[in-house]
Amino acid sequence: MTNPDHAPAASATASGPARAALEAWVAQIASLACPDAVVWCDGSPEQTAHLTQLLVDEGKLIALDPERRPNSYLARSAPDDVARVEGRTFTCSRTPEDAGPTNLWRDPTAMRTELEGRFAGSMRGRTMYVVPFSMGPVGGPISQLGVEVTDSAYVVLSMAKTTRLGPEVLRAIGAGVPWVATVHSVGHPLRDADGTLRDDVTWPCNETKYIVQFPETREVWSYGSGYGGNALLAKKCFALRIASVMGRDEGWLAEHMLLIRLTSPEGRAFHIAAAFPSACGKTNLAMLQPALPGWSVETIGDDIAWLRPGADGRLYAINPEAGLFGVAPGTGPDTNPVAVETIAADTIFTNVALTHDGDVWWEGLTPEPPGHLVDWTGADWTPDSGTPAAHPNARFTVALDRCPSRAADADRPVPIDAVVFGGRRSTNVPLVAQAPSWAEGVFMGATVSSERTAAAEGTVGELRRDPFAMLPFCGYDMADHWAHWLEIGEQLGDGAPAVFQVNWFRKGEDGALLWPGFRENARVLEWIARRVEGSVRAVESPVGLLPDVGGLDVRGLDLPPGRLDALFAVDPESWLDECTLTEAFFAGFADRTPPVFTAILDDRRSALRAAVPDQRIVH
Ligand code: GTP
Ligand code: SPV
Ligand code: MN
Repeated sequence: MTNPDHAPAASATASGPARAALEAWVAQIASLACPDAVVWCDGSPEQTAHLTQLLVDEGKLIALDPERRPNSYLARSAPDDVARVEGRTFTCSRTPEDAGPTNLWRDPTAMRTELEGRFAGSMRGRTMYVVPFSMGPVGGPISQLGVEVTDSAYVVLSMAKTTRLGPEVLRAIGAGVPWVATVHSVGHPLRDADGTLRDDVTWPCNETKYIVQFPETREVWSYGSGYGGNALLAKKCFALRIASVMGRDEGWLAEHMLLIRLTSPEGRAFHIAAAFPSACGKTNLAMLQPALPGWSVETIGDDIAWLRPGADGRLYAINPEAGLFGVAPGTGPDTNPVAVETIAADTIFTNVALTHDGDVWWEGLTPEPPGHLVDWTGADWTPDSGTPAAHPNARFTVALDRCPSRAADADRPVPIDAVVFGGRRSTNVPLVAQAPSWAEGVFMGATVSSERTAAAEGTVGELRRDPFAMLPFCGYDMADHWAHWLEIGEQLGDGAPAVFQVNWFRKGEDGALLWPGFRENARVLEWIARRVEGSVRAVESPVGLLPDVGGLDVRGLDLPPGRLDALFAVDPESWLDECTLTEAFFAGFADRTPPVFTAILDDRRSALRAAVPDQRIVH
């Protein structure tokens, strides 16, 4: 399997200039990073088994009990390499203006020099894996190709579950299909330049990290981390940061959105794309088992959607990923039984706890914790330990074809009927509202914000803006992203999806959630579907169209009197305060903010002022 001359296996096909260019690029990275060997990966069962065994032998993966959790493994990361590092994530566009005020910009030329220093010899003593992958089915109308070189076999195994690997990717590259170049090193060589040997560790990484996007040349360079979005470069780095720029230039969209097909009792299918910030329930909604009889949900994607206008004037979407990298804590039989079934086998767990009988556990999996565990750091744990047994960002990595609710035809682009924006808002934002127009829908997405649940006693949750749930993921100026959405809407015209906002997290004065959430969210999806088909009325409000009396099916929920009013109340004064914050937020983008947003904000303020009882208006 090892090719010292850096050439892929002959069986992987064609020669020719495109293939030679790939091989030259691989050779160039190898001569910089100096790995001991180069291995080309195709995701074959034999190669996967070999790499898995290698990691088990090295102590980097723990094999779980084959009866309780077949073909599944546990990895424990270094304690300081547990999540994405936004403070070390750089956008190296030509100018800082192209990156915009929400990204960390660095000069591309200076950054290349810095990275060359870091990558020089960074793979000494290790194997460099070459992983050609496809986002979306190879050759699909919305698909893209990429190649990741990495010195982490754990990354290769994760990529084999979350992207499409295989010889057909190399064939497509050989045939001249463009690809995105991504380079990853954990930054822990086993030999220094002078030959001094360094011990390997179970989770190699480097205290200095770089997650670097070069949007113009469609490249990603990542150094020092082995974790999630820092290291699986197909995911946030390519499929959102680089792809959002490709979409801007080529007339499509790359978004932090789940994708589902909702089918009504009459058999009509509705395709919904929904953007919620991290930990606001995308995976949950993607696997919804509706509480309403006759309705069903099929899972297409849980994190990323690529959307492109079709020849028929509708917006088509795919999930570019082939697997899930989902948060483990909070995932249990009551909250997400489909996820629990999905990860019953063939799963890599990272930073969860280990049970005495070789299975995994995390907070929320069962109501009562086991009496004894080995926690995510490898230390003995009991319920009295006072620390979480699993890291709060512990994750499972699993192929989507294990998901029982996965749409059978999930490879085919689907026409989007509704775009939904959400966040965690304990006040103000109603359970559901429809944007009266595309522009107002884009405004809704641009003003998404999410609150921390009251962590510290007495503190009011701070409003954190997360426009389109893309704050850490948009590869160019966020305001240009809004303008791009407005342009796509103009292009789609009447074929554009309807746009909605949802909020499962509104609380009453007693601090308790007003809405049961989870399976019951199907009731909100039903209203959205009925609005799309035009069979249910809505009433106007200053913040969008709301369900008419009786329009939202709450039969069987046993909501107390006044509960629906509380879920949909629009308080003019607090919304006027929110308008002031929105104005300040837009000012941060200066004249790149779309002018139509100013008009929408003005209209909203007028409507809110008209709704304030006279005696409360301050003149
Ligand atoms: P990333 O993978 O980080 O992008 O996050 P995600 O959007 O997929 O979020 P995830 O599904 O992991 O977030 C789940 C969190 O939201 C858990 O704490 C759930 O309990 C909570 N959650 C999901 N749906 C609901 C709901 O309808 N109501 C309430 N109250 N909580 C919910
Ligand atoms: C997120 O943070 O939104 C994730 C996890 O989905 S990661 O892939 O690490 O970005
Ligand atoms: Mn995400």
